[in-house]
Amino acid sequence: MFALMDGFQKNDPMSLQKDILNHVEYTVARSRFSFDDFEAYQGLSHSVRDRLIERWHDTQLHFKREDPKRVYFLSLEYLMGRSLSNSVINLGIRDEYAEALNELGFELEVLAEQEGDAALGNGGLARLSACQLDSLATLDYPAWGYGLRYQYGLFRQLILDGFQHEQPDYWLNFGNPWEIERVHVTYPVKFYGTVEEELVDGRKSRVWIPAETVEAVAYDNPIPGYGTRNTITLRLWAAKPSDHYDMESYNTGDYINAVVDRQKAETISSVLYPDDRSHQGKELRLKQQYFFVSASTQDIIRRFKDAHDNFDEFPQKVALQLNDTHPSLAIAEIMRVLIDEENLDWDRAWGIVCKIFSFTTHTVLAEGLEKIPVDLLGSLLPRHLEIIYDINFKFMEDLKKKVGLDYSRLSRMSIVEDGAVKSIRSANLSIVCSHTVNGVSKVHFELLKTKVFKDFYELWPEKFQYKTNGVTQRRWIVVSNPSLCDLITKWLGTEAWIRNVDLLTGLREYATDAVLQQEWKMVRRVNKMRLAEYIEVLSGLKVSLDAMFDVQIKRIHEYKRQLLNILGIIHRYDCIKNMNESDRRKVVPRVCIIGGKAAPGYEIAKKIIKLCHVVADKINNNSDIGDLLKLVFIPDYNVSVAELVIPGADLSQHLSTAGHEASGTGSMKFLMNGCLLLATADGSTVEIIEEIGSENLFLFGAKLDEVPTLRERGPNMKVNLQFARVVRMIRDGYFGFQDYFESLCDTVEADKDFYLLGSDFGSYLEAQAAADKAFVDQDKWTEMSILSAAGSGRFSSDRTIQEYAEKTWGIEACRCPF
Ligand code: 26Q
Repeated sequence: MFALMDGFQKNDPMSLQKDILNHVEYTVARSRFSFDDFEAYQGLSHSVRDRLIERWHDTQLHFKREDPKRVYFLSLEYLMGRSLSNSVINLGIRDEYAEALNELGFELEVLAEQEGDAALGNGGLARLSACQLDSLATLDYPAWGYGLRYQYGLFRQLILDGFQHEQPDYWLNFGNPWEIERVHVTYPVKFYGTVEEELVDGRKSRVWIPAETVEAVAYDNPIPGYGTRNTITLRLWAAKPSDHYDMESYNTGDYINAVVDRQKAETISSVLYPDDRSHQGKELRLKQQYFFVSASTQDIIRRFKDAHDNFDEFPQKVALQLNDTHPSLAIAEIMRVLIDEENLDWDRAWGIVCKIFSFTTHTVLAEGLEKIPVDLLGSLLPRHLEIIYDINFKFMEDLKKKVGLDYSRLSRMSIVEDGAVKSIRSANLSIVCSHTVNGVSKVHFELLKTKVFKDFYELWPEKFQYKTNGVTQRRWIVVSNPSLCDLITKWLGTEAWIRNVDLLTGLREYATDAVLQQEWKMVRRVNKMRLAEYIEVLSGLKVSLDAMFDVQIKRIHEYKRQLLNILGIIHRYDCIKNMNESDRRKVVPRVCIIGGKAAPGYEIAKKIIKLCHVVADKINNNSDIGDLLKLVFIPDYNVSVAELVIPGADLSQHLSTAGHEASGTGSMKFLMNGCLLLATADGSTVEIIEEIGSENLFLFGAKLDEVPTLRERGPNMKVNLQFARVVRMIRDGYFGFQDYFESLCDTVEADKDFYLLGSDFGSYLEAQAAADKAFVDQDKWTEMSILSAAGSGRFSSDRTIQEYAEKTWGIEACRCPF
């Protein structure tokens, strides 16, 4: 690794040891002669934090001096997971810390387990943000992440008697060493009130007179790059009562109530909404969005004004990236600030806005797009509503000139939807005002052009692009699979792949090398052992390491078809039960692992979790089946669980009905770790096939263009028989809870089977059989595994970020000197 000493901090093991003890004594306030693992973790993390802060200061100073164009990444969600291992690795001082701790009688890996996950997000979109920050820092881009510092992260999943229960994730309970509270970086954020017409300098202008003010306080989370001194900032906002708060009640003597009322301001940043369409149109969610957007844009504009006095230079210095539509109010906010506060005229403000925003959508279905009820927006942010109306009016006028009086098209493209509930279409606002609209995979891009945003694509084809998602190899190999990391480095003869993942293709030439294969198998087996131990601790279940570890971990959703997986498992169980001894000997043993959270209000998804448990009970307790088949549900799936499970998986499943997964990033993490994929031709899988060849994964199911006809026709008869049999077993109460599962079974009846489980079932079973067959030949399987990892380079977020930097944001690297 690199750099033993820089700045004030010494990084030799002796100095690190002293430093850890120092923090145990003075920061944690425990005796340096007696402290437990958690206290050691706290001392250690504060010592790492010091080193982060030093580099972070240097980086910020460097950016200030150089004044490059910056990108601001606006996202309501980040799934950072744990920070300790990632930080010491990116700082290049893991080995030194490990040595320092050993002499104190501690193990780095054990202490790392003490840390809880930072889970300020739901799933794919949120973890993508985290991966992209790692790449932005590593590639030396002058970037800032902005988000919300929720006090409660994504709910914890508790399974009681097979049912999901949600528990609050009060994650800041034991303090958070990875953040720095910036008590002096605060901004007032205003809500409600009225808009009035006033004469300003003889000109009529609209003035917003807000009725409520809340203070936004910055919490900075340093994000270290790997192999660079650059350490960028993820700035998260927390809501605090404002000193401008109207304390009128003081005068009436109701001091206590006034204070209690003031305190309510904090609820704005208190809780992350679970990804659930039913939360659309909720006032608190809208307040969160604006609170976040207003604080972030004030901060961005303040930074710009520190060095510039002419807003026409703004687009040369600032790029704003909207992570989905959630931060799209930033558009109206920047317009408002430029016009109402900076006194620019409309055209000048509009010219600037059109040059700074880019928008990435993560949605596939038009029905899934965000809408804000006009009444709600008008009451919370009356001036913003006016501005959005004005943007829409001008857009509609322009559009009429281009497409004529095609009213149905005009109404489809309007930012304002006239329906039962008049609403603002956030996606239309984002498209109209952004210079670039990005999709997240090739298939997604096709869907955007031909379906979701067809009208807009026809109007502005040049705005539309895609950047295939990627994940960071630092977290998903180096942190989570250290033995595979070492093996790759050994065979490539360099660790340069950690910054340049394309080098992984160098493994291809050794894919059939007997020595590499042997070492590869060893690494994979040790990882399976770790996973098996975890499963045993969780459930008491002992699983065989010779079995194929078959994993599906992701949010539970009908379109992701965990139900298809479970029905396949029931089919397998049913077959094994009816086999004679000699056939049984040919069965490839499997450990099926499923994990994921269901949104709290999503009944069908919750039933899928319960079904998984009752099926597991039946299978795992049947001595007749033994090691041939096991089913485990891993509770409370999160980033740390993924880090443990992914390296131990032989096969991973990605089963979305074609046309439903915008990209999918889990598959990329499995791929990097040499896990084979069983997948539909959806989202990023299509591009994975381009990289590793269809012979190295198990593909099944209806193709994108077949889906509409299949939906009309229903499943064919042959498939129907096997499928109907397993569904019938559930309906007949074979697994108990007969009434409870009725509505779940109804969703896959021939005439209602929207996600096409019935018609894909036959092809799914064939792909599973092909996987079994391949697994028997372990050398061949290992070759496929090596080729999977070797072909994963394109799915690094480094590549994605470089494309964004060059093609969308127009920014350049700005590397802090060592
Ligand atoms: C909406 C309204 C109210 C509250 C929450 C939400 C909400 C929150 C999160 C809606 C959607 C999300 C997250 C969406 C998401 O994670 N999409 C996934 O993005 C990944 C990264 O691009 C893709 O790989 C996945 O295919 C896509 O499903």
